[in-house]
Amino acid sequence: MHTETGCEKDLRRVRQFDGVPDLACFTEQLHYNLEPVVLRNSCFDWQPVREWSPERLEGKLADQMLRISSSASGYFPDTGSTCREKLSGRAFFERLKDEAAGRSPRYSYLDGSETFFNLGGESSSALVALEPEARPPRAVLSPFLVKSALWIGGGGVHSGLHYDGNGCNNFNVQVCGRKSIILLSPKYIDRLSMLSPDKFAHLGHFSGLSLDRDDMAGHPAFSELTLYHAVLDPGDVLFIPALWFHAVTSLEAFNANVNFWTLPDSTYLTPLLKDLVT
Ligand SMILES: O=C(O)CCC(=O)C(=O)O
Repeated sequence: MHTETGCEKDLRRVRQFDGVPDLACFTEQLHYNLEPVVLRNSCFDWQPVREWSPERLEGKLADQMLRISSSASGYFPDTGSTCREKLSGRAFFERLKDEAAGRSPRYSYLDGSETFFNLGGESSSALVALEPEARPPRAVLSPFLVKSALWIGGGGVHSGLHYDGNGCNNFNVQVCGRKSIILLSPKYIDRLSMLSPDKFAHLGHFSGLSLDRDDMAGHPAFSELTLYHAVLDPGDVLFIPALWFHAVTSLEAFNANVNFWTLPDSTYLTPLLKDLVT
């Protein structure tokens, strides 16, 4: 197990801010710093953080059809074994219980494919019962919301290293459980063996280095790269700047997040894109 200071490679701790900064402070000191930041405990009073339990979510979603991914390894996407299917919320929560009890060889994941809000398309009718409770909290420090989505899964789920293909900033709010996240600057894109979109349709924003968190810190591919690390608890928000790579490991038996993608502005993007092309 790697720690933030030890073993093969040091992980740099993501900058932390306690609570919700005011917009000017966030914009000037945090966002334009071009690095991720954890807004610690900034959503402790948000209704989902206060009220969503596995039982409540199951009750609200039981009769809805959800797009669920599953894989044999727990890695998403596992290009060999990931499959997608529509399951009722009731069947999905039963599966999570079976997985937690060791009664299933697969890992199931509601991986952000159901949306509360979707500027570019329809939001999911499956989430209507939860939507009024999932409006952006104060810690989503942008008026330019593009999309928000729900993530629910058990322990051992790992979202592989990728950047968000929509090019947006991401305010990722931890609601239940805990997640460990490794982040890397987009300037390393050439070193990350990106999957070919010709071979893996829709996965061109994923790195082909299929590594879990522990492998990652020790892997030679990363030896010269700065890896940032954060662990999110309920009520924390991770701000992932547009195009930053992230790999996410679910740590508890039940984990839920809501993320909010917002439009990045050109003041932020210009230096970032300059860095990428020079
Ligand atoms: O929580 C996860 O497993 C992945 C989250 C993610 O990739 C995102 O918020 O863009």
